[in-house]
Amino acid sequence: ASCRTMASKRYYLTTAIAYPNGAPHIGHAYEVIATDAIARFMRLDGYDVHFLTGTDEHGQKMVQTAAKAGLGARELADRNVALFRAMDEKLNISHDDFIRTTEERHHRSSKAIWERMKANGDVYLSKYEGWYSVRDEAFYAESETQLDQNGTRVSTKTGTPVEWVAEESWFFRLSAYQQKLLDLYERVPDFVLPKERLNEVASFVRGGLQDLSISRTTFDWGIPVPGDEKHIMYVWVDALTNYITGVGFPDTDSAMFQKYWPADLHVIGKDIVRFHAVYWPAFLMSAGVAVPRRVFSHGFLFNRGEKMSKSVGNVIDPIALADAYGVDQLRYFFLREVPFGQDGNYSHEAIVNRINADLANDLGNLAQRSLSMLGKAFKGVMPTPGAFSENDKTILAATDALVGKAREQMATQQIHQVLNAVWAVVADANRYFAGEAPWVLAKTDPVRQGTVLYVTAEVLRQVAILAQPVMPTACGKLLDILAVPADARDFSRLGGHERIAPGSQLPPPSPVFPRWIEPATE
Ligand code: ME8
Repeated sequence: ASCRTMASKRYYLTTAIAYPNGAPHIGHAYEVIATDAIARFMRLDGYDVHFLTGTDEHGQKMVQTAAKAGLGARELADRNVALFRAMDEKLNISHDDFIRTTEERHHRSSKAIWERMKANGDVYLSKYEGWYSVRDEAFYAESETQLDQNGTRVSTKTGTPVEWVAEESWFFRLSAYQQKLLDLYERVPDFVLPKERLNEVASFVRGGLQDLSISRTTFDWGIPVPGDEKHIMYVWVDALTNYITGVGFPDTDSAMFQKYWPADLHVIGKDIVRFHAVYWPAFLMSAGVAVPRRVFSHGFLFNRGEKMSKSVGNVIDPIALADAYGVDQLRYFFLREVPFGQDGNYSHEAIVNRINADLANDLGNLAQRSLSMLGKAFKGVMPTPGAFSENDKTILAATDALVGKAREQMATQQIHQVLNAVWAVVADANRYFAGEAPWVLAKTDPVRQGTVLYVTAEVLRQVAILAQPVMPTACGKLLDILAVPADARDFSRLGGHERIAPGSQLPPPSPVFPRWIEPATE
Protein backbone atom coordinates (compact mmCIF):
# COMPACT_ATOMS: atom_id res chain seq x y z
CA ALA A 1 0.00 0.00 0.00
CA SER A 2 2.87 2.37 0.73
CA CYS A 3 4.23 1.87 -2.80
CA ARG A 4 0.86 2.82 -4.17
CA THR A 5 0.70 6.14 -2.35
CA MET A 6 4.34 7.05 -2.98
CA ALA A 7 4.11 6.49 -6.72
CA SER A 8 1.01 8.66 -6.99
CA LYS A 9 1.87 9.78 -10.52
CA ARG A 10 1.16 6.40 -12.06
CA TYR A 11 -1.68 5.66 -14.39
CA TYR A 12 -3.03 2.31 -15.53
CA LEU A 13 -5.50 2.26 -18.40
CA THR A 14 -6.99 -0.40 -20.63
CA THR A 15 -9.12 -0.89 -23.70
CA ALA A 16 -11.76 -3.60 -23.92
CA ILE A 17 -10.21 -6.78 -25.27
CA ALA A 18 -11.65 -7.47 -28.71
CA TYR A 19 -13.18 -10.72 -29.89
CA PRO A 20 -10.84 -11.90 -32.64
CA ASN A 21 -13.69 -13.61 -34.49
CA GLY A 22 -13.09 -11.33 -37.45
CA ALA A 23 -10.78 -8.60 -38.65
CA PRO A 24 -10.67 -5.39 -36.62
CA HIS A 25 -13.31 -2.82 -37.60
CA ILE A 26 -13.64 0.91 -37.23
CA GLY A 27 -15.06 0.63 -33.67
CA HIS A 28 -11.97 -1.23 -32.53
CA ALA A 29 -9.76 1.38 -34.18
CA TYR A 30 -11.67 4.22 -32.55
CA GLU A 31 -11.42 2.73 -29.07
CA VAL A 32 -7.71 2.01 -29.26
CA ILE A 33 -6.93 5.43 -30.79
CA ALA A 34 -8.83 7.24 -28.04
CA THR A 35 -7.19 5.19 -25.31
CA ASP A 36 -3.80 5.75 -26.91
CA ALA A 37 -4.35 9.51 -26.92
CA ILE A 38 -5.17 9.40 -23.20
CA ALA A 39 -2.11 7.23 -22.49
CA ARG A 40 0.17 9.58 -24.41
CA PHE A 41 -1.36 12.61 -22.70
CA MET A 42 -0.71 11.16 -19.25
CA ARG A 43 2.89 10.19 -20.15
CA LEU A 44 3.59 13.70 -21.44
CA ASP A 45 2.09 15.01 -18.22
CA GLY A 46 4.65 13.10 -16.18
CA TYR A 47 2.72 9.96 -15.24
CA ASP A 48 4.24 6.51 -15.20
CA VAL A 49 1.70 4.94 -17.54
CA HIS A 50 0.80 1.33 -18.15
CA PHE A 51 -1.45 0.82 -21.15
CA LEU A 52 -2.97 -2.63 -21.78
CA THR A 53 -4.89 -3.86 -24.79
CA GLY A 54 -5.50 -7.33 -26.23
CA THR A 55 -7.92 -10.01 -27.37
CA ASP A 56 -10.76 -11.99 -25.80
CA GLU A 57 -10.39 -15.39 -27.39
CA HIS A 58 -12.66 -17.84 -25.60
CA GLY A 59 -16.40 -18.42 -25.75
CA GLN A 60 -19.06 -19.82 -27.99
CA LYS A 61 -18.94 -17.03 -30.54
CA MET A 62 -15.34 -17.90 -31.37
CA VAL A 63 -16.21 -21.60 -31.63
CA GLN A 64 -19.15 -20.96 -33.95
CA THR A 65 -17.34 -18.50 -36.21
CA ALA A 66 -14.37 -20.83 -36.48
CA ALA A 67 -16.58 -23.81 -37.34
CA LYS A 68 -18.24 -21.83 -40.15
CA ALA A 69 -14.81 -21.07 -41.57
CA GLY A 70 -13.70 -24.68 -41.20
CA LEU A 71 -11.11 -23.72 -38.59
CA GLY A 72 -10.40 -24.47 -34.97
CA ALA A 73 -11.06 -21.64 -32.53
CA ARG A 74 -7.37 -21.34 -31.78
CA GLU A 75 -6.52 -21.11 -35.46
CA LEU A 76 -9.15 -18.43 -36.04
CA ALA A 77 -7.84 -16.48 -33.06
CA ASP A 78 -4.23 -16.68 -34.23
CA ARG A 79 -5.14 -15.38 -37.68
CA ASN A 80 -7.17 -12.45 -36.43
CA VAL A 81 -4.89 -11.54 -33.54
CA ALA A 82 -2.20 -10.91 -36.14
CA LEU A 83 -4.58 -8.41 -37.78
CA PHE A 84 -5.28 -6.65 -34.47
CA ARG A 85 -1.57 -6.36 -33.78
CA ALA A 86 -0.98 -5.02 -37.29
CA MET A 87 -3.76 -2.45 -36.82
CA ASP A 88 -2.23 -1.28 -33.54
CA GLU A 89 1.11 -0.87 -35.22
CA LYS A 90 -0.37 0.95 -38.19
CA LEU A 91 -2.32 3.35 -35.97
CA ASN A 92 0.78 4.10 -33.88
CA ILE A 93 -0.69 2.69 -30.68
CA SER A 94 1.72 2.95 -27.74
CA HIS A 95 0.41 0.10 -25.59
CA ASP A 96 2.81 -1.40 -23.06
CA ASP A 97 1.31 -4.87 -23.22
CA PHE A 98 -0.98 -6.91 -25.46
CA ILE A 99 -2.78 -9.69 -23.62
CA ARG A 100 -4.33 -12.76 -25.20
CA THR A 101 -6.75 -14.59 -22.93
CA THR A 102 -5.39 -17.90 -24.24
CA GLU A 103 -2.07 -17.19 -22.55
CA GLU A 104 -0.95 -19.30 -19.61
CA ARG A 105 -0.60 -16.25 -17.33
CA HIS A 106 -4.25 -15.50 -17.92
CA HIS A 107 -5.47 -19.03 -17.27
CA ARG A 108 -3.60 -18.94 -13.96
CA SER A 109 -5.07 -15.58 -13.06
CA SER A 110 -8.66 -16.56 -13.98
CA LYS A 111 -8.47 -19.73 -11.92
CA ALA A 112 -7.15 -17.71 -8.99
CA ILE A 113 -9.98 -15.15 -9.07
CA TRP A 114 -12.49 -18.01 -9.32
CA GLU A 115 -10.99 -19.70 -6.28
CA ARG A 116 -11.04 -16.47 -4.29
CA MET A 117 -14.72 -15.87 -5.14
CA LYS A 118 -15.50 -19.48 -4.21
CA ALA A 119 -13.58 -19.25 -0.94
CA ASN A 120 -15.69 -16.21 -0.15
CA GLY A 121 -18.84 -18.31 -0.50
CA ASP A 122 -20.09 -16.62 -3.67
CA VAL A 123 -19.82 -19.54 -6.10
CA TYR A 124 -22.28 -22.47 -6.01
CA LEU A 125 -23.46 -25.28 -8.30
CA SER A 126 -27.02 -25.32 -9.65
CA LYS A 127 -28.83 -25.50 -12.97
CA TYR A 128 -29.22 -22.69 -15.50
CA GLU A 129 -32.33 -22.52 -17.61
CA GLY A 130 -32.78 -19.46 -19.72
CA TRP A 131 -31.89 -17.46 -22.80
CA TYR A 132 -28.40 -16.89 -24.11
CA SER A 133 -27.16 -14.75 -26.99
CA VAL A 134 -23.97 -16.14 -28.50
CA ARG A 135 -23.38 -12.92 -30.46
CA ASP A 136 -23.49 -10.88 -27.25
CA GLU A 137 -22.08 -13.70 -25.07
CA ALA A 138 -24.79 -12.66 -22.63
CA PHE A 139 -27.65 -14.22 -20.63
CA TYR A 140 -31.00 -12.49 -20.88
CA ALA A 141 -34.13 -12.72 -18.76
CA GLU A 142 -37.22 -13.57 -20.82
CA SER A 143 -38.44 -10.02 -20.19
CA GLU A 144 -35.33 -8.72 -21.96
CA THR A 145 -36.24 -10.63 -25.14
CA GLN A 146 -38.95 -10.41 -27.80
CA LEU A 147 -40.02 -12.16 -31.00
CA ASP A 148 -38.89 -10.41 -34.19
CA GLN A 149 -40.87 -10.31 -37.47
CA ASN A 150 -39.58 -13.77 -38.42
CA GLY A 151 -40.68 -15.23 -35.11
CA THR A 152 -37.11 -15.54 -33.87
CA ARG A 153 -36.58 -14.69 -30.21
CA VAL A 154 -34.06 -11.88 -29.95
CA SER A 155 -32.57 -9.62 -27.29
CA THR A 156 -34.74 -6.49 -27.15
CA LYS A 157 -31.71 -4.32 -26.54
CA THR A 158 -29.31 -5.65 -29.15
CA GLY A 159 -31.55 -7.53 -31.60
CA THR A 160 -29.30 -10.59 -31.54
CA PRO A 161 -30.93 -14.05 -31.55
CA VAL A 162 -31.09 -15.90 -28.24
CA GLU A 163 -31.15 -19.64 -27.68
CA TRP A 164 -32.55 -21.68 -24.81
CA VAL A 165 -29.90 -23.09 -22.52
CA ALA A 166 -30.62 -25.69 -19.84
CA GLU A 167 -27.58 -27.16 -18.17
CA GLU A 168 -25.77 -27.63 -14.90
CA SER A 169 -23.89 -24.45 -14.12
CA TRP A 170 -21.84 -22.75 -11.47
CA PHE A 171 -23.38 -19.51 -10.28
CA PHE A 172 -21.98 -16.30 -8.84
CA ARG A 173 -23.99 -14.80 -5.99
CA LEU A 174 -24.47 -11.46 -7.72
CA SER A 175 -27.64 -10.83 -5.72
CA ALA A 176 -25.51 -10.38 -2.62
CA TYR A 177 -23.78 -7.36 -4.19
CA GLN A 178 -26.73 -5.13 -4.95
CA GLN A 179 -26.27 -2.78 -2.00
CA LYS A 180 -22.47 -2.85 -2.18
CA LEU A 181 -22.63 -1.77 -5.83
CA LEU A 182 -25.12 0.99 -5.09
CA ASP A 183 -22.83 2.16 -2.29
CA LEU A 184 -19.91 2.18 -4.71
CA TYR A 185 -21.83 4.33 -7.22
CA GLU A 186 -22.70 6.73 -4.44
CA ARG A 187 -19.21 6.88 -2.98
CA VAL A 188 -17.57 7.28 -6.41
CA PRO A 189 -20.04 9.29 -8.49
CA ASP A 190 -17.70 9.30 -11.50
CA PHE A 191 -17.11 5.53 -11.33
CA VAL A 192 -18.82 5.42 -14.73
CA LEU A 193 -18.68 8.29 -17.20
CA PRO A 194 -20.56 9.75 -18.96
CA LYS A 195 -22.87 10.27 -16.01
CA GLU A 196 -25.99 9.04 -17.87
CA ARG A 197 -24.36 5.62 -18.24
CA LEU A 198 -23.96 5.39 -14.47
CA ASN A 199 -27.59 6.36 -13.97
CA GLU A 200 -28.66 3.53 -16.29
CA VAL A 201 -26.49 1.03 -14.47
CA ALA A 202 -27.66 2.19 -11.05
CA SER A 203 -31.31 1.86 -12.01
CA PHE A 204 -30.64 -1.62 -13.39
CA VAL A 205 -29.01 -2.60 -10.08
CA ARG A 206 -31.79 -1.00 -8.04
CA GLY A 207 -34.23 -3.17 -9.98
CA GLY A 208 -32.69 -6.23 -8.31
CA LEU A 209 -29.87 -8.57 -9.30
CA GLN A 210 -30.19 -12.25 -10.18
CA ASP A 211 -27.32 -14.61 -9.50
CA LEU A 212 -25.19 -15.06 -12.60
CA SER A 213 -24.47 -18.30 -14.43
CA ILE A 214 -20.67 -18.40 -14.71
CA SER A 215 -19.88 -21.75 -16.29
CA ARG A 216 -20.86 -23.80 -19.33
CA THR A 217 -20.63 -27.51 -20.12
CA THR A 218 -21.77 -27.74 -23.76
CA PHE A 219 -18.46 -26.72 -25.36
CA ASP A 220 -14.89 -26.72 -24.13
CA TRP A 221 -13.19 -23.63 -25.59
CA GLY A 222 -12.40 -21.73 -22.43
CA ILE A 223 -10.74 -21.91 -19.07
CA PRO A 224 -11.60 -25.03 -17.04
CA VAL A 225 -13.32 -24.43 -13.70
CA PRO A 226 -10.86 -25.34 -10.93
CA GLY A 227 -11.89 -28.65 -9.40
CA ASP A 228 -14.71 -29.29 -11.91
CA GLU A 229 -13.09 -29.43 -15.30
CA LYS A 230 -16.10 -30.52 -17.32
CA HIS A 231 -17.20 -26.93 -16.81
CA ILE A 232 -15.50 -24.03 -18.52
CA MET A 233 -15.80 -20.49 -17.21
CA TYR A 234 -18.36 -18.14 -18.74
CA VAL A 235 -16.29 -16.09 -21.16
CA TRP A 236 -17.00 -12.77 -19.41
CA VAL A 237 -15.54 -14.03 -16.11
CA ASP A 238 -12.28 -14.74 -17.83
CA ALA A 239 -12.43 -11.69 -20.13
CA LEU A 240 -12.83 -9.12 -17.35
CA THR A 241 -10.05 -10.77 -15.38
CA ASN A 242 -7.58 -9.76 -18.12
CA TYR A 243 -7.29 -6.35 -16.49
CA ILE A 244 -5.67 -7.81 -13.38
CA THR A 245 -3.73 -10.51 -15.24
CA GLY A 246 -2.08 -7.65 -17.09
CA VAL A 247 -0.55 -6.33 -13.86
CA GLY A 248 0.56 -9.66 -12.45
CA PHE A 249 -2.47 -11.15 -10.68
CA PRO A 250 -2.56 -13.50 -8.77
CA ASP A 251 0.75 -12.20 -7.45
CA THR A 252 -0.78 -9.29 -5.59
CA ASP A 253 2.51 -8.64 -3.80
CA SER A 254 4.35 -8.12 -7.08
CA ALA A 255 5.80 -4.69 -7.76
CA MET A 256 3.64 -4.47 -10.85
CA PHE A 257 0.37 -5.15 -9.06
CA GLN A 258 1.26 -2.92 -6.13
CA LYS A 259 2.14 -0.10 -8.44
CA TYR A 260 -0.68 -0.19 -10.97
CA TRP A 261 -3.74 -1.75 -9.40
CA PRO A 262 -6.46 -0.45 -9.05
CA ALA A 263 -6.69 0.62 -12.67
CA ASP A 264 -7.37 4.28 -13.24
CA LEU A 265 -9.43 3.80 -16.37
CA HIS A 266 -11.17 1.11 -18.38
CA VAL A 267 -12.15 2.50 -21.78
CA ILE A 268 -15.03 0.49 -23.28
CA GLY A 269 -17.97 0.88 -25.64
CA LYS A 270 -21.48 1.63 -24.46
CA ASP A 271 -22.75 -1.89 -25.20
CA ILE A 272 -20.64 -3.48 -22.46
CA VAL A 273 -21.16 -1.09 -19.56
CA ARG A 274 -23.17 -3.60 -17.51
CA PHE A 275 -20.32 -6.12 -17.58
CA HIS A 276 -17.82 -3.53 -16.43
CA ALA A 277 -19.88 -1.57 -13.95
CA VAL A 278 -21.88 -4.41 -12.36
CA TYR A 279 -20.23 -7.81 -12.80
CA TRP A 280 -16.62 -6.68 -12.68
CA PRO A 281 -16.70 -4.71 -9.41
CA ALA A 282 -18.83 -7.48 -7.85
CA PHE A 283 -16.27 -10.15 -8.84
CA LEU A 284 -13.46 -8.01 -7.45
CA MET A 285 -15.25 -7.27 -4.17
CA SER A 286 -15.91 -10.97 -3.79
CA ALA A 287 -12.26 -11.78 -4.48
CA GLY A 288 -11.06 -9.12 -2.05
CA VAL A 289 -9.39 -7.06 -4.77
CA ALA A 290 -9.80 -3.27 -5.05
CA VAL A 291 -12.22 -2.04 -7.71
CA PRO A 292 -11.05 0.14 -10.62
CA ARG A 293 -11.33 3.90 -10.33
CA ARG A 294 -13.28 4.58 -13.50
CA VAL A 295 -15.05 3.02 -16.45
CA PHE A 296 -15.45 5.36 -19.42
CA SER A 297 -18.04 4.36 -21.99
CA HIS A 298 -17.48 5.76 -25.47
CA GLY A 299 -20.16 5.88 -28.13
CA PHE A 300 -20.55 3.97 -31.37
CA LEU A 301 -19.28 5.09 -34.73
CA PHE A 302 -21.46 4.84 -37.79
CA ASN A 303 -20.67 5.32 -41.43
CA ARG A 304 -23.11 7.97 -42.54
CA GLY A 305 -23.85 5.82 -45.51
CA GLU A 306 -22.08 8.09 -47.89
CA LYS A 307 -19.70 6.50 -50.32
CA MET A 308 -16.12 6.87 -49.22
CA SER A 309 -13.29 7.97 -51.47
CA LYS A 310 -12.45 5.62 -54.33
CA SER A 311 -8.97 5.16 -52.95
CA VAL A 312 -10.36 4.03 -49.62
CA GLY A 313 -12.01 0.89 -50.94
CA ASN A 314 -13.41 -1.13 -48.07
CA VAL A 315 -14.56 1.49 -45.58
CA ILE A 316 -14.95 -1.00 -42.76
CA ASP A 317 -11.23 -1.59 -42.74
CA PRO A 318 -9.47 0.93 -40.49
CA ILE A 319 -6.13 0.23 -42.15
CA ALA A 320 -7.55 1.26 -45.51
CA LEU A 321 -8.86 4.47 -43.94
CA ALA A 322 -5.46 5.21 -42.40
CA ASP A 323 -3.75 4.52 -45.73
CA ALA A 324 -6.10 6.82 -47.57
CA TYR A 325 -6.23 9.78 -45.19
CA GLY A 326 -3.11 9.38 -43.08
CA VAL A 327 -2.78 7.93 -39.58
CA ASP A 328 -2.58 11.22 -37.70
CA GLN A 329 -5.35 12.71 -39.82
CA LEU A 330 -7.65 9.80 -38.99
CA ARG A 331 -6.77 9.97 -35.29
CA TYR A 332 -7.47 13.71 -35.28
CA PHE A 333 -10.74 13.29 -37.13
CA PHE A 334 -12.16 10.70 -34.73
CA LEU A 335 -11.11 12.51 -31.61
CA ARG A 336 -12.10 16.02 -32.70
CA GLU A 337 -15.30 15.15 -34.53
CA VAL A 338 -16.91 12.83 -32.00
CA PRO A 339 -17.53 14.16 -28.48
CA PHE A 340 -16.00 11.41 -26.36
CA GLY A 341 -18.83 9.44 -24.81
CA GLN A 342 -21.31 10.13 -27.60
CA ASP A 343 -22.07 8.33 -30.85
CA GLY A 344 -20.60 9.75 -34.02
CA ASN A 345 -20.63 9.52 -37.78
CA TYR A 346 -17.83 9.35 -40.24
CA SER A 347 -17.93 10.04 -43.93
CA HIS A 348 -15.45 10.94 -46.61
CA GLU A 349 -16.73 14.51 -46.68
CA ALA A 350 -16.42 14.98 -42.92
CA ILE A 351 -12.90 13.57 -42.81
CA VAL A 352 -11.73 15.72 -45.72
CA ASN A 353 -13.29 18.77 -44.16
CA ARG A 354 -11.31 18.28 -40.93
CA ILE A 355 -8.10 17.59 -42.84
CA ASN A 356 -8.42 20.69 -44.99
CA ALA A 357 -10.00 23.17 -42.59
CA ASP A 358 -8.41 22.37 -39.23
CA LEU A 359 -5.12 20.79 -40.21
CA ALA A 360 -4.04 22.13 -43.62
CA ASN A 361 -5.57 25.63 -43.37
CA ASP A 362 -5.66 26.59 -39.73
CA LEU A 363 -2.58 24.92 -38.31
CA GLY A 364 -0.57 23.94 -41.38
CA ASN A 365 -0.75 27.29 -43.17
CA LEU A 366 0.08 29.26 -40.06
CA ALA A 367 3.17 27.13 -39.50
CA GLN A 368 4.17 27.20 -43.14
CA ARG A 369 3.73 30.96 -43.58
CA SER A 370 5.43 32.00 -40.36
CA LEU A 371 8.30 29.55 -40.60
CA SER A 372 9.07 30.24 -44.24
CA MET A 373 9.09 33.98 -43.44
CA LEU A 374 11.52 33.22 -40.62
CA GLY A 375 13.61 31.31 -43.11
CA LYS A 376 13.71 34.13 -45.62
CA ALA A 377 13.84 37.23 -43.41
CA PHE A 378 15.94 35.82 -40.54
CA LYS A 379 17.92 33.05 -42.26
CA GLY A 380 16.01 30.56 -40.13
CA VAL A 381 17.44 31.89 -36.87
CA MET A 382 14.74 32.38 -34.23
CA PRO A 383 14.73 36.15 -33.54
CA THR A 384 15.05 37.66 -30.09
CA PRO A 385 11.72 39.35 -29.46
CA GLY A 386 11.37 43.02 -28.63
CA ALA A 387 8.98 44.25 -25.92
CA PHE A 388 5.62 42.42 -26.15
CA SER A 389 2.62 44.48 -27.29
CA GLU A 390 -0.88 44.05 -25.84
CA ASN A 391 -1.78 41.79 -28.75
CA ASP A 392 1.31 39.66 -28.16
CA LYS A 393 0.47 39.36 -24.47
CA THR A 394 -3.13 38.40 -25.20
CA ILE A 395 -2.30 35.56 -27.57
CA LEU A 396 0.50 34.32 -25.31
CA ALA A 397 -1.81 34.36 -22.29
CA ALA A 398 -4.43 32.34 -24.16
CA THR A 399 -1.72 29.87 -25.18
CA ASP A 400 -0.29 29.62 -21.66
CA ALA A 401 -3.75 28.85 -20.28
CA LEU A 402 -4.15 25.82 -22.56
CA VAL A 403 -2.30 23.24 -20.50
CA GLY A 404 -4.49 23.91 -17.48
CA LYS A 405 -7.65 23.64 -19.57
CA ALA A 406 -6.36 20.48 -21.21
CA ARG A 407 -5.69 18.82 -17.84
CA GLU A 408 -9.11 19.82 -16.58
CA GLN A 409 -10.83 18.31 -19.63
CA MET A 410 -8.68 15.20 -19.56
CA ALA A 411 -9.60 14.57 -15.93
CA THR A 412 -12.96 13.45 -17.32
CA GLN A 413 -11.61 12.12 -20.65
CA GLN A 414 -13.08 14.99 -22.69
CA ILE A 415 -10.51 14.58 -25.44
CA HIS A 416 -12.55 16.57 -27.97
CA GLN A 417 -12.66 19.50 -25.55
CA VAL A 418 -8.88 19.48 -25.29
CA LEU A 419 -8.73 19.74 -29.08
CA ASN A 420 -11.47 22.39 -29.16
CA ALA A 421 -9.49 24.54 -26.75
CA VAL A 422 -6.25 24.11 -28.68
CA TRP A 423 -7.88 24.90 -32.03
CA ALA A 424 -9.58 27.96 -30.57
CA VAL A 425 -6.09 29.29 -29.87
CA VAL A 426 -4.97 28.30 -33.38
CA ALA A 427 -7.86 30.40 -34.73
CA ASP A 428 -6.83 33.31 -32.47
CA ALA A 429 -3.26 32.96 -33.67
CA ASN A 430 -4.38 33.15 -37.30
CA ARG A 431 -6.28 36.37 -36.55
CA TYR A 432 -3.25 37.69 -34.69
CA PHE A 433 -0.94 36.87 -37.59
CA ALA A 434 -3.26 38.45 -40.15
CA GLY A 435 -3.74 41.54 -37.98
CA GLU A 436 -0.04 42.09 -37.27
CA ALA A 437 0.80 41.55 -40.97
CA PRO A 438 4.47 40.63 -40.51
CA TRP A 439 5.01 40.70 -44.30
CA VAL A 440 4.35 44.45 -44.19
CA LEU A 441 6.63 44.88 -41.15
CA ALA A 442 9.49 43.41 -43.21
CA LYS A 443 9.94 46.81 -44.78
CA THR A 444 8.84 49.13 -41.97
CA ASP A 445 9.95 47.51 -38.70
CA PRO A 446 12.05 44.32 -38.91
CA VAL A 447 12.42 44.09 -35.12
CA ARG A 448 8.66 44.12 -34.72
CA GLN A 449 8.39 41.57 -37.54
CA GLY A 450 10.78 39.33 -35.61
CA THR A 451 8.66 39.71 -32.47
CA VAL A 452 5.47 38.72 -34.30
CA LEU A 453 7.17 35.69 -35.82
CA TYR A 454 8.63 34.79 -32.44
CA VAL A 455 5.24 34.98 -30.72
CA THR A 456 3.67 32.91 -33.51
CA ALA A 457 6.39 30.28 -33.20
CA GLU A 458 5.86 30.14 -29.44
CA VAL A 459 2.13 29.56 -29.94
CA LEU A 460 2.95 26.82 -32.46
CA ARG A 461 5.37 25.23 -29.99
CA GLN A 462 2.76 24.92 -27.26
CA VAL A 463 0.05 23.82 -29.69
CA ALA A 464 2.30 21.15 -31.17
CA ILE A 465 3.27 19.84 -27.72
CA LEU A 466 -0.38 19.65 -26.67
CA ALA A 467 -1.56 17.96 -29.85
CA GLN A 468 1.10 15.22 -29.69
CA PRO A 469 -1.17 12.70 -27.93
CA VAL A 470 -3.56 12.85 -30.88
CA MET A 471 -1.08 13.34 -33.74
CA PRO A 472 2.26 12.05 -32.50
CA THR A 473 4.07 11.92 -35.85
CA ALA A 474 2.88 15.19 -37.39
CA CYS A 475 3.39 17.15 -34.15
CA GLY A 476 6.84 15.62 -33.80
CA LYS A 477 7.62 16.93 -37.27
CA LEU A 478 6.27 20.37 -36.42
CA LEU A 479 8.40 20.45 -33.27
CA ASP A 480 11.41 19.41 -35.39
CA ILE A 481 10.98 22.35 -37.73
CA LEU A 482 10.55 24.63 -34.70
CA ALA A 483 13.92 23.25 -33.46
CA VAL A 484 12.37 22.19 -30.15
CA PRO A 485 14.74 19.63 -28.60
CA ALA A 486 13.39 16.08 -28.27
CA ASP A 487 13.71 16.22 -24.48
CA ALA A 488 11.75 19.48 -24.22
CA ARG A 489 8.41 18.31 -25.56
CA ASP A 490 6.52 17.27 -22.44
CA PHE A 491 3.83 19.24 -20.65
CA SER A 492 6.20 20.62 -18.03
CA ARG A 493 7.38 22.91 -20.87
CA LEU A 494 3.98 24.54 -21.20
CA GLY A 495 2.23 27.40 -19.47
CA GLY A 496 4.61 30.29 -20.08
CA HIS A 497 7.47 29.76 -17.64
CA GLU A 498 9.50 28.57 -20.61
CA ARG A 499 9.55 30.05 -24.14
CA ILE A 500 10.89 28.96 -27.48
CA ALA A 501 14.65 29.66 -27.58
CA PRO A 502 15.78 32.81 -29.46
CA GLY A 503 18.87 32.25 -31.58
CA SER A 504 18.12 28.61 -32.41
CA GLN A 505 18.71 27.59 -36.00
CA LEU A 506 15.57 26.22 -37.63
CA PRO A 507 15.75 23.57 -40.33
CA PRO A 508 14.14 24.48 -43.65
CA PRO A 509 10.35 24.23 -43.12
CA SER A 510 8.41 21.55 -44.93
CA PRO A 511 4.62 21.25 -44.94
CA VAL A 512 3.37 19.09 -42.08
CA PHE A 513 -0.34 18.96 -42.93
CA PRO A 514 -0.93 18.52 -46.66
CA ARG A 515 -4.31 19.38 -48.14
CA TRP A 516 -6.57 16.56 -49.25
CA ILE A 517 -6.88 16.74 -53.00
CA GLU A 518 -9.64 14.65 -54.50
CA PRO A 519 -8.05 12.00 -56.74
CA ALA A 520 -9.02 12.45 -60.38
CA THR A 521 -11.86 10.20 -61.43
CA GLU A 522 -11.79 8.65 -64.84
O1 ME8 B 1 -17.23 -6.63 -26.54
N1 ME8 B 1 -18.15 1.87 -32.55
O2 ME8 B 1 -15.46 -7.33 -27.84
P1 ME8 B 1 -15.84 -6.65 -29.24
C1 ME8 B 1 -17.43 2.04 -31.43
N2 ME8 B 1 -14.68 -9.05 -26.05
N3 ME8 B 1 -17.02 1.03 -30.64
C2 ME8 B 1 -17.38 -0.21 -30.97
C3 ME8 B 1 -18.15 -0.47 -32.12
C4 ME8 B 1 -18.53 0.64 -32.94
N4 ME8 B 1 -19.23 0.52 -34.06
N5 ME8 B 1 -18.35 -1.81 -32.19
C5 ME8 B 1 -17.72 -2.35 -31.10
C6 ME8 B 1 -16.22 -7.29 -26.71
N6 ME8 B 1 -17.14 -1.39 -30.37
C7 ME8 B 1 -15.63 -8.09 -25.55
C8 ME8 B 1 -15.00 -7.12 -24.58
S1 ME8 B 1 -13.66 -6.57 -22.33
C9 ME8 B 1 -13.24 -7.42 -20.94
C10 ME8 B 1 -14.38 -7.77 -23.37
C11 ME8 B 1 -16.36 -1.56 -29.14
O3 ME8 B 1 -14.74 -7.06 -30.16
C12 ME8 B 1 -17.11 -2.33 -28.07
O4 ME8 B 1 -18.01 -1.50 -27.40
O5 ME8 B 1 -17.23 -6.96 -29.60
C13 ME8 B 1 -15.98 -2.82 -27.18
O6 ME8 B 1 -15.61 -1.83 -26.24
C14 ME8 B 1 -14.83 -3.03 -28.18
O7 ME8 B 1 -15.22 -2.35 -29.39
C15 ME8 B 1 -14.58 -4.49 -28.48
O8 ME8 B 1 -15.77 -5.09 -28.95
